[in-house]
Amino acid sequence: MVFLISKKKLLIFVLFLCCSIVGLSSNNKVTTIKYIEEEKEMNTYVVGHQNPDTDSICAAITYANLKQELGKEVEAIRIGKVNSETEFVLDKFDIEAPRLVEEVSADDEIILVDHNEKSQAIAGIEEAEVKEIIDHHRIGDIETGNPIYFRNEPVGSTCTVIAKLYQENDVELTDDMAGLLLSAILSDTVIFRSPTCTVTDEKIANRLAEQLGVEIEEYGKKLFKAGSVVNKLSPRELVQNDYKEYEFAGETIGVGQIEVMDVAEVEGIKDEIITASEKLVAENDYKFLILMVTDILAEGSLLLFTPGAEKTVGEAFDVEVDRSEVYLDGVLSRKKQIIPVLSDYLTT
Ligand SMILES: [Mn+2]
Repeated sequence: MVFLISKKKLLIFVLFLCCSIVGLSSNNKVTTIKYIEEEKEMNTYVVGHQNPDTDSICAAITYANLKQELGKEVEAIRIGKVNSETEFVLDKFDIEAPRLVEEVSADDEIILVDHNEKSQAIAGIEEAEVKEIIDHHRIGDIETGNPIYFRNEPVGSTCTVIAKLYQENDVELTDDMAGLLLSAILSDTVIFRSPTCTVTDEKIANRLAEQLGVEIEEYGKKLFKAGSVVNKLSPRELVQNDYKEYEFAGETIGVGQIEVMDVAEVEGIKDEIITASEKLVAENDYKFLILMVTDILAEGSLLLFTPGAEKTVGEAFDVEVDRSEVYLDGVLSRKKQIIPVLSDYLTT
């Protein structure tokens, strides 16, 4: 009898369990449908890094185009001003700049291109869902809740990776998209001169140039000329455009750097640059200040420096210096070729 009752109880329990499962699963269905509806309203943005360069902007546009060709609804956006080099590229291939979006929210999904570090990413990235990353930088600090498509290759440009993705997905490259990819590769690799440039970058760029009937060296120079800061910034802004302070033996020096297609670009404004530099030295109590005007084609740098630096520069680099300038052949890197030499000289 006791056994029978418990059997009955068991039966009731099993029935209850079944009902709960049915209830649960039907409940589940409702949530699933709701989720799909919500997903439809989500925005998926393809976005490059802050202070975007040509690679970041072109990667966002072309990767959004590839996703669209593959049937996905995505939009390329940007989080900063389009620089003059990129403007030249967009004009040339008649493509509109991506929409400026300052911040994303929990309703947004994002695909990061050309960066994978929070400090370089769009505001609100913590709330939004990162769906994919396409990049060519060191791996940073972005964490995701779910597995994502993360494609990172040690090549010279994100657009090199994107060109490969078009190929892998059998999507034909229209001339305008090919133009953006080529421009970004030439920009990021400094027309194949950067130490970051690989055989893959060159191969892909050559293929794109062939499709477009573009001569690489000639087009690349036009591209860099369009991006040159010389005619767009004041002498003081030129010095401070890419500027760092260093301390040696208790004294501070400043070293700025600009990249040009030809050092002759600064010929007419050297005196103004020195005057602006002298002002900065006085304001900041520097020992001296140097502006590196780096000629990316000739692969050398013209150093323009304030009075008082002649002896240091001459002796440290073992060169004969003019009153306020010297050209150093083969010197392109502040970090690797200027600072260690000054450090050695000034601290020993
Ligand atoms: Mn890049």
